[in-house]
Amino acid sequence: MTQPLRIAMIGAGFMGAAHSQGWRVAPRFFDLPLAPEMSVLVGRDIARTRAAADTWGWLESATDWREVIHRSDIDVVDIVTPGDSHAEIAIAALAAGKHVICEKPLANTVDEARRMAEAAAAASASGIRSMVGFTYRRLPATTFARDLVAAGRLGDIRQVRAEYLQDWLSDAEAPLTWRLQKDRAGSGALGDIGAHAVDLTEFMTGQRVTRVAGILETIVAERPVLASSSGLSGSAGTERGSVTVDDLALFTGRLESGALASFEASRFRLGRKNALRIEIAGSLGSLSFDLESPNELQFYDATAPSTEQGFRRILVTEPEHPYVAAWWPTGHMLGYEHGFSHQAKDFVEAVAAGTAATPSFADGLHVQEVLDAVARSSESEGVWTGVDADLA
Ligand code: SOE
Repeated sequence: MTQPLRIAMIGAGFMGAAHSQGWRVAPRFFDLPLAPEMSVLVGRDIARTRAAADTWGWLESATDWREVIHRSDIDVVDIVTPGDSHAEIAIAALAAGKHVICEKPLANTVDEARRMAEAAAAASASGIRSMVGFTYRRLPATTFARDLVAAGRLGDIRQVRAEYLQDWLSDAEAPLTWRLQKDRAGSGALGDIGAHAVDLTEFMTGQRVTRVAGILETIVAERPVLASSSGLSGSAGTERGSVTVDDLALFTGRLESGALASFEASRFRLGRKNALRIEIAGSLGSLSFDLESPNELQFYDATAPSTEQGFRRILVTEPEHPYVAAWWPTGHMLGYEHGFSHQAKDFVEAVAAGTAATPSFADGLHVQEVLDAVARSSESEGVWTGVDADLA
């Protein structure tokens, strides 16, 4: 009988639903070395948490995360709360000897992220694993793109364009949810979705961003205060409050090789619902991915005869493609939620094998440093700023 891996998830919002789907489905499609058990869901309101636990498949519900992370029948703590509580919960869970998955961005500040990365490094000496939830790395198409780049199919990377575009804030009367408050979310479009664009760029190119120059902009500065919320939306009250985060982040980054990357994160791109796009141009070819067509890559191979050149579509649904063999026959599509199953699978395998889980908290700290450098650059009207403070 496969040994259980007993999970407590802290947080019961939109990401809670997504992570639950991952935990629930992964062991039914992948042959895992440990059996994830959805033990306890922790939320703030007992009745709502109980209802969510029943819907999503958790055995128990609770409201006190401090008590739950110390339970001897819990092995993993999965954190899907807003960013202002990530550091406190993750550091306490690691100290309690639990493996930890934490939603992105890792924290609200570099200082918090650094303390988390230090705690994770210390815990790893005793076999404790930790990972940041940058799930878009775990789609077959993005992982396969990384493999093509690593195999040299693009040659030397010369330029990257990465953008994450949404439009759910375009309505100036949309209410002031926690994602619009700096003390809860750390930043706005920059950390919520720009962080994905940075992570995916670094994942696919295998290179870190070393310097940035950018501007953050808040397009709608005041919004109706939230009366009640659900997922990304909520209903507005009559009072108005200040938006304390960016709505739009535009920045340029330099990769380790010296290549330039341009980034855009916007929640105001009307018509773009959840468009995470990346195009990488190298000396031998170009690759592009768009989350709105998540099972495809566009590949331009400059080594083909000139008479046959042009972008061609690769349908990333073959059993030889990453993750695909566990799912459906060739040509049958995967979607948003599969990234969460792949995350659960990869984490369980790392825990069982005692190998490092990636992206690590150190990787999450680095992304946090990129976000922070963009914010510092914006404060000085877009001056080039080192990601590592020593390079500033
Ligand atoms: C909201 O903007 C959000 O849910 C992000 O927080 C997620 O990370 C992204 O996957 C989808 O959009």
